[in-house]
Amino acid sequence: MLLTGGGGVLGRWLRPRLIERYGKLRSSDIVDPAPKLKNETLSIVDLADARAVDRLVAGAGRIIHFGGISHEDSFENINASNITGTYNVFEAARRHGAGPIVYASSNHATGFYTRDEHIDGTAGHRPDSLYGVSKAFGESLASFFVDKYGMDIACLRIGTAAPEPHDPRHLSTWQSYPDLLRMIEACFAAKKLGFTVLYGVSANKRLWWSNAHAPHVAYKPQDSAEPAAAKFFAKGDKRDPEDPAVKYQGGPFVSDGLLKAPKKAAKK
Ligand code: 15L
Repeated sequence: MLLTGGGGVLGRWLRPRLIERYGKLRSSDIVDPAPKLKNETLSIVDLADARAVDRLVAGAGRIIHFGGISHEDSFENINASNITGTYNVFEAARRHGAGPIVYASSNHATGFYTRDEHIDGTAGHRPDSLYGVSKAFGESLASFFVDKYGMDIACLRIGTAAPEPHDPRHLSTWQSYPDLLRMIEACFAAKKLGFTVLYGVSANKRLWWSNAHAPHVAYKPQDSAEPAAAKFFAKGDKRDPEDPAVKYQGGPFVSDGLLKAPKKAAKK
């Protein structure tokens, strides 16, 4: 099994559990993902470097592709890490016959749906950031590699994977770490993944997203964000429903930069 992004917050939580569940693990990151665990090999690889990615993927079976930038950034950086990087991983997997692949997409590929809209993995892209655009690209790329080369790729539109829900939006978007692991396991246990898009989310009461369209992945979330609701709404829900960070599912990724339209040139 290969995990990219092994030095990230999610990667570090997943690594010992993946080793326990699946045995040997190869973990990579652009920075040193040390310390190395038992039954693990570590690699420092820039995903934008196609040759290095080819060496990394050679001999791998299952791949969890969590590497890349996980927030808004310049197009240059997003392009190298998330667009070129994801292409390099999928293309190396094709060349080496590796897979299935579980790919960390993001809810920000669809962040411009409003919170009143209830959607599933068949919903078209409405990215809320260049980061979201890169995840939409990754999903299209996955669809292409599945249709053209018969690969198996699950794209997880992860909501908010965190130890606890931290704000009211998370009552809808939160996915506990154990549920994220359950989702990865369910993807690898599926008879045939083909091209599957799932929302990475726990069994929250205030869900915007459903995975009912993909029963071939037997994901059974065990956690819920709802117990945190009392803490957030002790004095009622004071949020402005017209605030873009509240109105749209992508939250702060939507409002970030929203009003910074280029200034029109002054008329002479
Ligand atoms: C993401 O895709 C980010 O990587 C993460 O940091 C969170 O901001 C999350 O989405 C979210 O939407 O809460």
